[in-house]
Amino acid sequence: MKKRLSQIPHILLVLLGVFFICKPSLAANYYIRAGASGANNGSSWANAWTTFGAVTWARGNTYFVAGGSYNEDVTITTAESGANWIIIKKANAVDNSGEAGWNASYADIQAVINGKFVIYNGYFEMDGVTGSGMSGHGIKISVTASASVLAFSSGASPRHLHRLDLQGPGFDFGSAGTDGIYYNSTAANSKGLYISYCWIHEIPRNGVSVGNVIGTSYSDYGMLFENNVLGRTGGVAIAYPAIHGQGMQIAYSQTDSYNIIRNNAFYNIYSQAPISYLGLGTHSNSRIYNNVFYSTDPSIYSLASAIYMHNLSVSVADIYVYNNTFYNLGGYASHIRNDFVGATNIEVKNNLWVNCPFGQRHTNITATANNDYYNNYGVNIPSGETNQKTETADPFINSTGYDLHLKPGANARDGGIDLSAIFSTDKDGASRPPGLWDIGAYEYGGVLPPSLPPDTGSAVFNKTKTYPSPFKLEAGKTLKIIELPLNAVIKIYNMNGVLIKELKETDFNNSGYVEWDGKDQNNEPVSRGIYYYSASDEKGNKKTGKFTVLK
Ligand SMILES: [Ca+2]
Repeated sequence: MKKRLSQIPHILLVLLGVFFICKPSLAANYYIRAGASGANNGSSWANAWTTFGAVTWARGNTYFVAGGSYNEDVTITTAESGANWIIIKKANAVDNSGEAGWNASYADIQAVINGKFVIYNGYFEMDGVTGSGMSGHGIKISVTASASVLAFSSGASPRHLHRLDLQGPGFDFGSAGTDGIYYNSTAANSKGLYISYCWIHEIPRNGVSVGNVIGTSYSDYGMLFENNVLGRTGGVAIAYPAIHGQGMQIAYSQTDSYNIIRNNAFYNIYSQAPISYLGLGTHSNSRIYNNVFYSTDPSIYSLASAIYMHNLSVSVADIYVYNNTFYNLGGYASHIRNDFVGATNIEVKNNLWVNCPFGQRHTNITATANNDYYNNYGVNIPSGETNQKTETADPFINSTGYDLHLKPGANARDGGIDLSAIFSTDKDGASRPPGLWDIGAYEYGGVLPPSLPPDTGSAVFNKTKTYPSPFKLEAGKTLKIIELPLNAVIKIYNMNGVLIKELKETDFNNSGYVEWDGKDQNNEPVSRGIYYYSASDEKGNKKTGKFTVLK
């Protein structure tokens, strides 16, 4: 593009010049690094601010944070200035390598803020850059006292949080009840609250507590909460029952609309419900899909319901609960409970319940279809629903390990109704074939999109790659998958998501790689094409990649 600059009319260059002169401040990069010993002015990695407290925050800037410990409470009060953002971003090679003083350890080591984080205004983003599930997050905020881990003051402008590990003082800590993320908006807020790939855990009261998250359409959402893991929340209510913990509390005495809650895992929650729409609020247009809800010990993690709409709500309308998986929940019931009589368009479809209590069946739901129930217990297990399904055996690949992907023989496979007008992928991002929808959060053998970027979520797999690339299938030649952590397991899939081969790093003398001869499980050479691999280790770290096989 550079060589074309001379073709740009001079008048445009003049206009660009005027634009830059008039703009109050140009976006700039600044640096925060514990242990830096320079001028402590943020101008470079050498002169980085050593604490968040030393930073001069200004709109339009990006603040890169190196790995290390920051033992402080952080409060940012900088007023908004139009749509100029403050961005806090983990140090990373893509943005920072090549800068003076750069060291790869700034990216590799987690930045840990040991203190609460409070942000007064919007147009604020914090991005850990790496991490998904329960590992690899570039930035961690850890609180050990009675305080919300991350709190926003009220106001209607965007707040975005990505790839953060937000750890509270403990599941049942203290006597006051504090939250993971707290935000009370004030008005319609275009793409207002966006939270993705965060791990929110060890929270005494609500994992997420929001009010007035108001959108104008699903593309212009009030809240998008996706690909997060939220668990170990609400336990303060065990000793202090007057404090009602929830997994996610939406709108007490407030309005909410156009919220999307998708592709998340909710685990080990003690509460009224993992997702609760509370009283005196106006609740409309929520889509809750492709989530998994489970507990590892139903005797501890007790629920009154799975999703709850309070009877004192001002109104409840258009709440869609689709393709979620509920497994091994504890307590009284795991039903979809709408206590607000007169609600409209409350739909519960394509959901799967296994090993769950049903002291109560779904209440005040306007449409149920193609839900699947297996091995649940209690006196009110749903019956007679439209196209209701069941299983003849545990439908999950590995329920004792809480891997809730479907087994080959599960009736949930192709047992759902097509909801592709609303969404077309599963919790993994794999496509759901038109007309052949599965029930629950995962599509069996769902096809990962060919454009799927490598999942660099887990730092231990950051250097993992295939060699050679592309791989030409010839006798005696092998594909190596290298830079693997100890005891990694590799599964190779074809374009249709069919498992071709499983390889273990232990079978190659724990040498940090595996080798594949290009043959399937029947020892037949595979055909040419695109293949995927998923790598995982025993700590739950994961990576997905793809490679090409030529002949
Ligand atoms: Ca299917």
